[in-house]
Amino acid sequence: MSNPLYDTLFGKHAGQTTPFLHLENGKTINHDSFIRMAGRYANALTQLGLSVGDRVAVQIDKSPEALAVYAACVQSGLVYLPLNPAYTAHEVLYFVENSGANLFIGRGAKEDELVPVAKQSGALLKTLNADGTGTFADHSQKMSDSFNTVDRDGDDLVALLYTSGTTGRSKGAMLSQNNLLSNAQTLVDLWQFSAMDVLLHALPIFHTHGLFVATNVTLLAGGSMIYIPKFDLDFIINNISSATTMMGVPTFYTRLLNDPRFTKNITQHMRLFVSGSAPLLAETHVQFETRTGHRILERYGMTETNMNTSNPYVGERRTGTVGFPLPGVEIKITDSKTGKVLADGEIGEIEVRGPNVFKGYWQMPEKTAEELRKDGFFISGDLGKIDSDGYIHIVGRNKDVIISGGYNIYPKEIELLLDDQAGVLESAVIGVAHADLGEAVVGILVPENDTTPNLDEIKQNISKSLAKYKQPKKLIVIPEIPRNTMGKVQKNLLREKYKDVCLTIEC
Ligand code: MLC
Ligand code: AMP
Repeated sequence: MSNPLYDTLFGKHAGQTTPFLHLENGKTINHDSFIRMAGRYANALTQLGLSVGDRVAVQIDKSPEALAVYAACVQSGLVYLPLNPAYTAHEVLYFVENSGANLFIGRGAKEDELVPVAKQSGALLKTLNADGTGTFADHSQKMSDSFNTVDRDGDDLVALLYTSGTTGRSKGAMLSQNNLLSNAQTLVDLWQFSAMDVLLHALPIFHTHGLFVATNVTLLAGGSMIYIPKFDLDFIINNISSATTMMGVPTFYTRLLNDPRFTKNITQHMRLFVSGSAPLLAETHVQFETRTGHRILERYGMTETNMNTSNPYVGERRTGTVGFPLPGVEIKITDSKTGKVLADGEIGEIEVRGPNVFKGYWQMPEKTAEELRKDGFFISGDLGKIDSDGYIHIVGRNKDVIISGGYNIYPKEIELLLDDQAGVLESAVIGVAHADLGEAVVGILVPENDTTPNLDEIKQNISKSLAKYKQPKKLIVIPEIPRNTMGKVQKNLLREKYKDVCLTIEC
């Protein structure tokens, strides 16, 4: 009997006093202490009445405790549902209700806003703060740090990660033990991770990139992380010489390059820089190599599939491509309308199959059937091609999504809110180029009759229900939204017309 994910990532480190987390304040948490904290949390979760398969929604700041809740859920067979701390109570209510979460762990400072969420959804509310205090921490204090790991099967559910939809409704991607484990094993081998590695971890831990790719890979290899709450340029520049690897979204790399203190000298100890979650500009790739001598390794993944492709560790890391399918992962490029496989070089929909591909969307069988074929191929919504050397290029998206600083933002969710505002007849939300974030959200509004919408009031209103990163950096009023003969909004025309709007003025 076993729990493959817990045993392989966490359990095997029991008793090891080697470092796991190097914190911003200079403290280090070793593997054994981390596992003991997770053990206390697992006992606390069980004591709160949770049983195997129950969902635990967690909206807390990045901290060692936050990772220990993840480990505790894996150990006790609960389904971990991490949420962006930037989400408003309005956004969170949907996730907690939709998942039927039995427990919601939030921040003490937000308790007033969260009590109604818990009440409406029926979830039990506990708090856990970045300094390790909170009602959940209090409860776990008295618990034993040893917990009898719950038996699980590779096919059992470990995590629900919500990903927005083009209809504006988020869907919970169901990830199994095998999905996560197979991907971590593949990446450790491919990227040659070992117990000697020190990963500079500045990513958030409520998404695949920071939670599964960076953390699981480090745990599996038995290495350690310089684990900081968020991207902090000064800290990274001052501490990168103690790291061997870093994973980041392209914004990390452009911000580092914009700082003259980021030199070849301070990156000498590094063996690998990985980029993903959004396209890395060829220009960034080239500048990075010129400055540091390192070639960034770009890879491609998704919430639903973990990692799919990677440039080689040994061999040419080709600019503007996401490399080759990972071992055990199949990629095909298909005609979006017919689903037929296209010849190499032709542009089509990227489809993915492999042990990394999720089990479907939580309680949404129709959505699952639309995107996950019966034969196991997942229709990614990304458009790409395979070149004559087998490298995969992502050339666009077949879904209406904006990727800003590595966060996916679905225009529909924002348009629904904008359309409801006083004086607004209709709206279209688009992504435009942004030097720091890659893309920025811009809202285009058409006024009702001859009214003049009050843009400040609209911004204020939508800020109550939308996380800051989704809020349009700019609102533009125009008389009419372009539509084709079928009545479909021609966002391409809007994107073309306003493409420079965030490059020429502050957004
Ligand atoms: C912050 N802001 C953003 C933003 N992040 N706005 C749009 N897009 C974003 N990504 C807002 C802030 O609220 C702030 O508003 C203003 O923009 C500037 O903030 P900042 O302090 O400069 O931002 P910072 O906190 O430094 O965050 C930027 C960032 C961060 C890029 C470091 O967003 C980040 O860590 N992104 C990583 C996302 C990620 O992990 N994605 C992986 C998804 S998994 P104001 O008005 O208050 O100033 C996935 C699969 C895969 O995609 O393949 O990996
Ligand atoms: P998410 O749904 O948040 O997991 O985001 C997944 C999406 O991020 C993918 O469908 C791609 O559109 C995008 N993405 C991830 N990695 C890359 C990359 N290296 N280049 C371009 N787009 C990427």
